[in-house]
Amino acid sequence: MLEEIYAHVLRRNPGEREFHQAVREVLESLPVVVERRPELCDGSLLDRLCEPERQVIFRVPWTDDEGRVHVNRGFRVEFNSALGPYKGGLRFHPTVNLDIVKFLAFEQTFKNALTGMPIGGGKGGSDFDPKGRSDAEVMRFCQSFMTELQRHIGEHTDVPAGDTGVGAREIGYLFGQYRRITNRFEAGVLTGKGVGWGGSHARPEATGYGLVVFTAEMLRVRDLDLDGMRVVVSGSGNVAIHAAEKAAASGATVVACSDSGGYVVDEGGLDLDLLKQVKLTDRARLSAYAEQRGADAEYREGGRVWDVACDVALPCATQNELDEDAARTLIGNGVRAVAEGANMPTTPEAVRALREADVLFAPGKAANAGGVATSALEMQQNASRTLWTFEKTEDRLTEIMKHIHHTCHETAERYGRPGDYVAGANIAGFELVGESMQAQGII
Ligand code: NDP
Ligand code: 2IT
Repeated sequence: MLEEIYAHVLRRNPGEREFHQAVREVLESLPVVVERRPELCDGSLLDRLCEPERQVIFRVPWTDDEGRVHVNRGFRVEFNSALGPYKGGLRFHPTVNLDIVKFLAFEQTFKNALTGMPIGGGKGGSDFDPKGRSDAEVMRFCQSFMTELQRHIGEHTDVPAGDTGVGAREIGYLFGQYRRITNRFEAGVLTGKGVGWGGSHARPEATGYGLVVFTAEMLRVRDLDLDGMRVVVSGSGNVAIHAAEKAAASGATVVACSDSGGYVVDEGGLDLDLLKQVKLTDRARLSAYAEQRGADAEYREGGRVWDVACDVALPCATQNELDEDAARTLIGNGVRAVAEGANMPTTPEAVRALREADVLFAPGKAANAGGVATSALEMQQNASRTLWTFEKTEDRLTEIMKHIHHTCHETAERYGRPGDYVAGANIAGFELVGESMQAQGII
């Protein structure tokens, strides 16, 4: 039955490779559930689970600083609202297309369920490339994008946030335009807002910090500790930098990170203040970090950050960035754990190789759920018109990440797959979404 459902997904969504990959990974975890809980796994439920509730594609025209008009494409895929309003980020990157947004929205549905918060799954974005654009150009783009998107979202309907290429600056422009068009200060319509206007403390840090909490929990099961370990992260954006910060605070040495141009090795440990200045404030290339850091750091143009030996690898850049060859290099260098900060950064072949080598592996839908969980905490604060302290918010985040780890670990054991966090996350996420769908009838 699962093969038939997958074949149907392939036929219906031709050429959408990332979406196929994400669906396949979940379906591959389900045979044990079909066996034990046939009532939950009827074909209709699985068919509906693999089909987005709604997909919106729209034109986004905007004018650059020279007066030239550009036309980009905007997307919002509202995948599943059985647990709450659609929730998930917006990605601005030239590689964005319907396939990418669908795979992300599908993953988001299970991830959001695992947080235990009342949020459904969605994702959106555009093929707009913010790199090299002025603030004024980014603002005009965001305003045009929101002029259409506002018809589809709302605090009880669909609540976007940031993702690759969308941070506090973009959320500000998007929120401003939404407020202007609707004439409502509807704080809960977007998350990732500034703390002064409805945002939550610890939201920028949440994905990276949560990833490290999950990783530490996973290591603890094997009596290992991050303290003293060598860590490599890929990417140097929001997730990567905050993962590096939390890993360093846990006593690890973060020796390398990357961007789309190359990677930097800093044996004494990355200078995170400098990295934040270069990548988050100046929006410059990673090579500028090495130039300013001096003799301590070495920049390698192109190349592969996974060649740097480490105990823990945290892929935090983009999908399918860690392939089988990279996994074998990591294994050869004695890696103990790989935890996904990005969404689906590890190819299925690489995951298999890591599992066969008994390397701990944490899938993104569990390990990077701290970002969206804290978005749900932001919604909770907005609904009650309060602002929690950083400490309170981070404590809640830590609690949620430990809960997700426990759920995945316990579910994997219960279904006869001990230590398999992929199976644990997929099955636990599926049970939560599936049970709610079933209770709400055929819709
Ligand atoms: P950012 O835009 O802040 O940073 C992305 C980083 O990844 C940059 O360093 C970028 O390099 C690098 N990168 C992007 N695409 C590529 C590529 N094709 N090849 C190599 N490097 C690349 O994004 P985030 O940190 O927010 O997101 C990173 C990942 O984490 C994504 O997969 C996202 O979906 C996921 N995620 C994000 C969450 C969040 O709260 N923001 C929550 C959960 C998951 P460069 O600077 O050169 O562009
Ligand atoms: O992939 C993700 O979980 C995110 N980009 C965060 C989504 C959110 O709504 O905070």
